[in-house]
Amino acid sequence: MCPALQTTDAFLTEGPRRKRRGSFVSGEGKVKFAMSGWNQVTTVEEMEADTQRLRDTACQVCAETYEDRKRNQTPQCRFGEDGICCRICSMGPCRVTPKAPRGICGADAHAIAGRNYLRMVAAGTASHSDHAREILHVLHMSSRDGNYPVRDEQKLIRLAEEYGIETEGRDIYDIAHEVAETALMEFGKPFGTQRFAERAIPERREVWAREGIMPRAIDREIATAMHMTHMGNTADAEALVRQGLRCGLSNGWGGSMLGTEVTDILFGTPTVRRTEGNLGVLEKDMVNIAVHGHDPVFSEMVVFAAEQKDLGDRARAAGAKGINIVGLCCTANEIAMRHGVRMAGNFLQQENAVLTGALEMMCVDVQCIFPALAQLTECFHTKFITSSPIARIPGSTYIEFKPETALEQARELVIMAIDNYKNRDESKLFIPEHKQTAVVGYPTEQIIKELDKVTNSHVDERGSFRPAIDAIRAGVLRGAVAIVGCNNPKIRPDYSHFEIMRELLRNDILIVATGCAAQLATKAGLLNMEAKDLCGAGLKRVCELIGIPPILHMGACVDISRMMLLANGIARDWGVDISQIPVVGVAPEWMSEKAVSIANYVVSTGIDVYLGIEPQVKGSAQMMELITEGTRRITGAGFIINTDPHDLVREIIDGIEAKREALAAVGVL
Ligand code: BF8
Ligand code: SF4
Repeated sequence: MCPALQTTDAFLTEGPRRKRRGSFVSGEGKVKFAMSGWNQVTTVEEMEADTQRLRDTACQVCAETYEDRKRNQTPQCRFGEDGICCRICSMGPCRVTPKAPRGICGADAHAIAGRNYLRMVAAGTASHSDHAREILHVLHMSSRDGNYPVRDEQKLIRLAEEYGIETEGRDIYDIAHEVAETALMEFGKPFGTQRFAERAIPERREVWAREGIMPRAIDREIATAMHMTHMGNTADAEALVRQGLRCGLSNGWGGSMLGTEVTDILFGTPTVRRTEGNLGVLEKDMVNIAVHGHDPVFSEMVVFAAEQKDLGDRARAAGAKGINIVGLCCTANEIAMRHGVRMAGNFLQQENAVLTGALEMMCVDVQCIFPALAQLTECFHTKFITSSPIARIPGSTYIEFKPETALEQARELVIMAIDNYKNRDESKLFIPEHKQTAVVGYPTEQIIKELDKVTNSHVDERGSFRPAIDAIRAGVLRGAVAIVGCNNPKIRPDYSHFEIMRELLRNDILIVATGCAAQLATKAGLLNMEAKDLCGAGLKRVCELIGIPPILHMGACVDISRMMLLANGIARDWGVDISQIPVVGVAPEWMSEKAVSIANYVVSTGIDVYLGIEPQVKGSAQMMELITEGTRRITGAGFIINTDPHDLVREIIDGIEAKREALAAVGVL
């Protein structure tokens, strides 16, 4: 065991210290700001009070928000809720009831719920993977002096070597283009399985091969899912669930992993950065531009344009102090991790950002964008810009973003926002004060670097997860939990994330977070080094020893692939299967089809997934059994569902302790 973890007292005072500084983008490049220091968490009640105040503005301007629309939608359709409405052919729609247990074709509740579920996996897989494909095309046209140069050459070379591509003596851009072409073949190759599946430990690959769920080409798995669910095909729920696992794997160990790799290659692998989060990052005296969505090809360029001096001068000439770029949803995670750009909030905060009356522009790319932003921005001076043919929204200004003209277009957008500053209506302006400092940027590579700090005297352990394993074996850490996913108005927004995070920290369970869950951690202040004070003694000691916050921000939802490699690395270095390690996933407030696809690849990787929102299959007892227990028979992991966050977190802790006991029983704890 790492001796540092046994003799902690010395390390309590000797742990690494970092300077407390951050930066945000303005018209003069990165502006440094002194971190105000961490006092206490921002509570969900405080966040709700801000939202309530912004709803007053909504009333004032006669705008509706998701809460109004939710009221109009209540009660929601029970058949849809239970997954037993079928409309996949025009003989339907067919709804299953006790009196009418089969659709016109004879499909029963299990077939209908199973088909609907698999279609969600297919749509989620398509979304993540197509996002990755777009970025691969940008890598394919990358050039030294173009809009998109390669920023992480080492990662490119590593991937080229993994692919068996010659690197010796070749121009880096020739390599980049060949890597992109090879990776693009992962989507449609007629034969073989996903190359990245080879990264998994042998135990996992054996499970995937044995169960017939080794993922083939990404497009093939999506097409197979759609074909199986066409009228007149599969009515067997288990076969549908199995294809859900396979299709999910083509996302997690295919599309999403490609998305993460290529984003790192093009824009740099994230490292630790300071930033801030919550609506208080909007600036009263600056031109505020929110970038929202997922594809960093767009947001990176807007950030770059806003840093150019002439645009800063233009903003000042317009009476502002500069340009303030902020992020929403996963775009926020991407640019915070690479540039320290501040995060305005998560999924259900997107309308709030407009309601501040302080946004000169909201630019969006793809995924998780409310079409409602078009009507809402009309009540303010805010320009609403859509940029992708994948997300066309009536009422927006559509400027199709093209890599060849990206910088020019990004500059035009920033200029449009600056010129809009004069139209701001002070009577509608209210920026909530709450914001928190945060430390972000922990991809797997960074986590290994942090761990290496405590293995200086154990050279053989450098580059491994041994220190983390030692801490878990010693019981200093009980385990680790990946908290991921969205907000969902079905439950109190952000409350489940907050309650679950607090309780896990108290119980010495390290958290890694992505997506909108990571944003809640940011808003609450849980990504500060000082949040260690909320932890049990063991986790607090680990945080101090290594110099990390107790929640590690790993990125956007597409970066859940990083978490798979983290779990894979821990299991490899431990010498056990992934399903044995005390590591689980939790999506307390999930809502999207992407989340369903993610849950499927996480379970296929052998990691239990705890859900705070019920999947829409309740109308089929067979489907409920299959996703909770059936997948466990196939992959060694399943879903655990509980809509009460306090009960759910208890189940998570019990699950982690059960895994520890099982490891002890076979003598490896
Ligand atoms: O992909 S967590 S609401 S923003 S789907 Fe969307 Fe959900 Fe947020 Fe990122 Ni992920
Ligand atoms: Fe109805 Fe069968 Fe058509 Fe579905 S596929 S709508 S159950 S007839």
